[in-house]
Amino acid sequence: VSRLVLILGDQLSKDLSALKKAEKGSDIVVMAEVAEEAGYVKHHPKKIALIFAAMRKFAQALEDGGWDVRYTKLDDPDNAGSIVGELLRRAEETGVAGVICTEPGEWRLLGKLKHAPIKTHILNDDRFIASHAEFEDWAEGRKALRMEYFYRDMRRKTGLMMEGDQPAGDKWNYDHENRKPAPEDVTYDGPLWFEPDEVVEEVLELVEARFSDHFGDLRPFGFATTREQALEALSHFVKHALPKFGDYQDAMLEDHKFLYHAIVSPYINLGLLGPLEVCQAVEKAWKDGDAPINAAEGFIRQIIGWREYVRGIYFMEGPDYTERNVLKQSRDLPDFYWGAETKMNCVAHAVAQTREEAYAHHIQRLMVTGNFALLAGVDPHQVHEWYLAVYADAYEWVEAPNVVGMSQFADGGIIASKPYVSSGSYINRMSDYCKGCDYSVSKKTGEGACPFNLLYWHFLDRHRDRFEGNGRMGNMYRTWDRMDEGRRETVLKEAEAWLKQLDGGEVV
Ligand code: FAD
Ligand code: DLZ
Ligand code: SF4
Repeated sequence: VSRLVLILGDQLSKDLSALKKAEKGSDIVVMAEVAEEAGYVKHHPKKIALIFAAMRKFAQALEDGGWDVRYTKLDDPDNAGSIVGELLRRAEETGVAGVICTEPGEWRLLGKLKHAPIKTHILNDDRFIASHAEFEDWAEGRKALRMEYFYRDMRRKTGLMMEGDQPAGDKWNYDHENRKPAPEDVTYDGPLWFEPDEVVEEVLELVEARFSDHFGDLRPFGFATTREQALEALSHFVKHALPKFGDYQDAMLEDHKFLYHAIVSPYINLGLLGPLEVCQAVEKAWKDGDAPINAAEGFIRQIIGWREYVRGIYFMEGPDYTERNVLKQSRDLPDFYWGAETKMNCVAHAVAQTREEAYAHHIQRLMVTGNFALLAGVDPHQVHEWYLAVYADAYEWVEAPNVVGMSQFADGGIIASKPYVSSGSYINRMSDYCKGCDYSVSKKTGEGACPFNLLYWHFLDRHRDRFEGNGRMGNMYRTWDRMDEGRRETVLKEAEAWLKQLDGGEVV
């Protein structure tokens, strides 16, 4: 008996569990561009184009390899508009009674597939280093789920940068070497981009016609859309940027959107590259003496550590995770996240680059847009939906724990042991944003004081009950308490006044 083999837009791997299980001669592959997936948030046009173009090319490659593929384009008149709708339509068309698929990366879609009115067999997604069961075993009985210990297990499991059972260089983690401020001159021109071919151009025209009301620039479009191109982009990074990746991992510069970052998350998350092969390429560069240990270790930790860890948390915590809001923050997401004017140069730059590239690196996401939202008391669900929409690498399993947990502390500290908040001085140290800002980062109060400086104390003060007893925050509260009372009152009053201007729709 033949079955339908569903392949989702972020499952573009030849070794996908559903494909490994399927029979080439009899089973029928189903892939579909559908309004429901393109519309659960208003995805960045570049993200939609990347997914559709990569899907079309992947479908073609399967067909060339002898698979029977039924591919539905978004503008097909018969398009049922949803994944389950497409499965039912194809089942009727082919007379097939069952579906096999690989577990999707989102509770929403998993629920729909589990309850689909057609027999659906859902397989584990084994494109990760740790399975759900392995993660849960690791988490079982632990008071705090520290990424660092999970990461060490993943090092042992993969053997990456290991000498026997010891870490190479005798140290697990070189993070303290990876916090250098922005360099004077950057010797890397950024990632490898690809000229749109015919397939990509057709998709760009479709996306232009259908999603022009979504935030984000569609053109120029240069993402890799095949595994071969993604491998080239990876090699380019390893050769030209990896050596300095570690040193400047946390730095931000107005004129260098990509610095020494890899821009491989869109490709790994789509399935075009495997996490292990990416890490092995980086390990090899280090072994060959082409990259220092802090760069290679730092990079590998992001992938076999953080990436696996956040996925484990997402699936362990359950479908209500994106609804969490332990700090009870409720302000609407300001319009400047969607490109409206703001005088805060750091935020304006992080948002502009997000609009242009559907990309911002970790520190821009965490310490600029994330930090601001947390300080200003924005509803974490709105923050979550923004991140899910605007980044080309955003799928809920990876985005939600990073945003709801790490960045907004809305899960009460499962991922972050303390909230990631900072005043303007951190941004000033790590970037060149403050030089060109209307606000003054050195002013703590008064006309033109940097809003991060005011809101930082406002945040600590309004959440005092929760954080005062947190050992890692004691210093901050002691500093606050040492200020004289009049000064504390001025800071809080000015923070309130600034937030009022924000709420009133003034350009702030
Ligand atoms: P590099 O800085 O070059 O890092 C190498 C790789 O490590 C990345 O490609 C990525 O695969 C992995 N990685 C690094 N940090 C993380 C992390 N915290 N979680 C998971 N993987 C990580 N990453 C996503 O893939 N999708 C998201 O939707 C996403 N949302 C984020 C939201 C916030 C608020 C924050 C703080 C981080 C988020 N990240 C997300 C993690 C990180 O910002 C991106 O993975 C990274 O910026 C991707 O760019 P890069 O390939 O140049 O990464
Ligand atoms: C993100 C996305 C978009 C924009 N469009 C599609 C689509 O048309 N068809 C499809 O199969 N997948 C799409 N995706 C990816 C899915 O939303 C993703 O598989 C789930 O969110 C689970 O990670
Ligand atoms: Fe951002 Fe403040 Fe620096 Fe302006 S002064 S760029 S608002 S940190």
